[in-house]
Amino acid sequence: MQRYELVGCNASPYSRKLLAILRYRRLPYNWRVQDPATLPSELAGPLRLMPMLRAADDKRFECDSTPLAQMLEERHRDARSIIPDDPAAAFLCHLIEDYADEWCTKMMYYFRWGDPETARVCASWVIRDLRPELRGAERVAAERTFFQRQRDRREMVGCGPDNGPLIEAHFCELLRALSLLGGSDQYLFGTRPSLADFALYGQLFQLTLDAWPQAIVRRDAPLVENWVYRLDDASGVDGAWDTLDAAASNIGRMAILRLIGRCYLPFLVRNAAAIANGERTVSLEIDNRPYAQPAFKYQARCFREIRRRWNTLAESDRSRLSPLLGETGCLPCLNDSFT
Ligand SMILES: N[C@@H](CCC(=O)N[C@@H](CS)C(=O)NCC(=O)O)C(=O)O
Repeated sequence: MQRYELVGCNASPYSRKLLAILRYRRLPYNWRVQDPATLPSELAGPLRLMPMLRAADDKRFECDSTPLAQMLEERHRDARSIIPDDPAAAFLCHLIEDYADEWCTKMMYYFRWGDPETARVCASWVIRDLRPELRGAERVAAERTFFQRQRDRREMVGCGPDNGPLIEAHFCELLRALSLLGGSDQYLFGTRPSLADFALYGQLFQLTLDAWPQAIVRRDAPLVENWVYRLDDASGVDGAWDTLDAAASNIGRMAILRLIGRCYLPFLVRNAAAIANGERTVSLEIDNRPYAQPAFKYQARCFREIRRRWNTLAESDRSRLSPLLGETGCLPCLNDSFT
């Protein structure tokens, strides 16, 4: 089997997500800690986000972990797929993956770059990883520049101090939800990990490493740290999917869907409306707290994709999911009246 080349860095949640997927799926890969900006132009297009992946005989590297995970599904239709077989469970899996990639990443960014001490440690970790050739004053200057750049971007990605109390509360609620999974070998759709688990893993890998959120995890939800580190290399896991009925009683997954229904989907609805109306800012109340950020085109696309998946599900699958999505508050945002 041809080897994959994965380019990214350890501080990148999406790089760790894809690395863990390759490991679980037992696909051969070479992992290169490298800034994609340094890839030659014949190997990569203008959009160079971390991570970037290609198979040995692909012409170019591509980015965005979601389509890349999908590409691996299409190329390797074997027993270690990370998309549940049941289309109704697969829909939930994509929904939770999107929440992890687009909303939980705010937790990662807020905790990492909001606290100056945590931010300093991370900035120098990233520069030591991506610019190993730098020494002395040059390295210190690069660390300082990166530290400032990341902190200056907090408002732009919705992670400024004004949103802090909400993000902190939601992180604690996510930790409680994951603790409800009931064991470090239990996942959202059974005893085998799904794309949604790997997306949460990517963010939580960082949140269990950075000093500030790590202290919260160790104090409030130590199981989550075990869960994350086991998923880091799950090449030895041979689990099974739950049936959807059993999964409906999965209280950890229900708790995450409640967070999505109360917070992430209403945000996506408002963001899509802001983009459609040409507004620059999206603002709404979540859990009786104000939340605001610049409107994001990418997240409007994410919402369209969730709606597309919902609308193309077979009627029988939608009926099976409706009680669960109704109970968790997700259903109204999936309905047509919201677009
Ligand atoms: N949605 C993409 C996001 C990739 C992404 O945003 N990567 C970050 C690093 S974790 C990045 O390269 N950001 C650009 C920058 O910081 O300049 C995915 O799932 O891979």
